[in-house]
Amino acid sequence: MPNTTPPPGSGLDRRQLVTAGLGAAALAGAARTAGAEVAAPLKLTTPCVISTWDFGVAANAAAWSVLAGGGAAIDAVEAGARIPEADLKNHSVGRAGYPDRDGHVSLDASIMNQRGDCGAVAGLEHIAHPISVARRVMERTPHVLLVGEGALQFAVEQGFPREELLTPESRAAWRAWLREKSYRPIANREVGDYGRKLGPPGGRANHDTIGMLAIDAHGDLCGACTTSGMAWKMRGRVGDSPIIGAGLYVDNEVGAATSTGVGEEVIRNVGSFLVVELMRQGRSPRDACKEAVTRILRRKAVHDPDFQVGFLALNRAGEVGAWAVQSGFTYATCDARSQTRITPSESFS
Ligand code: SD4
Repeated sequence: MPNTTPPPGSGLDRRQLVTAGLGAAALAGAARTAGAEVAAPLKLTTPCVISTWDFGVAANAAAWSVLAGGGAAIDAVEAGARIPEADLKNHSVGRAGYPDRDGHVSLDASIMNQRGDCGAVAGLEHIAHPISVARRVMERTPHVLLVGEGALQFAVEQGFPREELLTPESRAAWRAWLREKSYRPIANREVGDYGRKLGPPGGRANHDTIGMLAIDAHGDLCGACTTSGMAWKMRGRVGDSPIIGAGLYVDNEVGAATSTGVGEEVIRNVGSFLVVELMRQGRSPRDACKEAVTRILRRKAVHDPDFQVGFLALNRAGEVGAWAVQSGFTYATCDARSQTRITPSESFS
């Protein structure tokens, strides 16, 4: 007989877990860390920066060069997010991102500072660094979110070059997809395309949306999130990443959170805001992320082995935590002691 005790603090009893269709591992209450048992809680020294996924190491390095010199967290997260945006091997962020089903590369990004100021762009085409446009929205407009044509117009007015972002490799992948035309969000789908060539989801060469959270030497907390969204999405579809409170939320009094995975579920649950509010009520970053994933799973009637959402959180004390629906989600952390640490997230299966 498996142990059917719900995961501590999950708020779910066994019946609810069964109703939610969670797998046997969740019913057994066993958190997984990609093959290892529960990871030790991680507390970073200040300044520090953390990012979703293993490719966050490179992004963190750019952010660290700002933070280590006494720079501001907002400059650090922008500098860091620009790294995967420019990476041609990365098909889920920035240039070379996989397009929507009509062949348009459309990008989403958001940024938030220690004062609660925020800016975002959604459905932005032809601009390679949406995170920098999001920052301009925050700093130079009375608005929070610009979308589509209006976002592009603003970016061009601000001097960002207009470019073709669909690379030959991404175009070929889109053409291959057109043969099947099946939209099915798959766990770590963006990495799945790399799977055979570059290793398993979460492997060193694999890639996904990046969310970054940083505390600078002054103790200020900022965050950034940037993505090309779900590959082969409908034209006009916007995910969680540019929605403040969903894909990113920062509260300088408490902490910050960001998300990756199927954005629709994160938006429905205002996931990153929820994580921060749970931390405000005393939860650790890990437990807050776990509760946010639990809420998402509670709404899902059918267990889908391909469904993935992951949350990553950092509190003011430098404590880091993460939780995902299933294994494969990793995060990168960086402080004075170690700039290249990669940690597999705990998950329900
Ligand atoms: C979205 N959350 O657009 C993003 C995509 C993502 O891994 O994270 N993909 O829904």
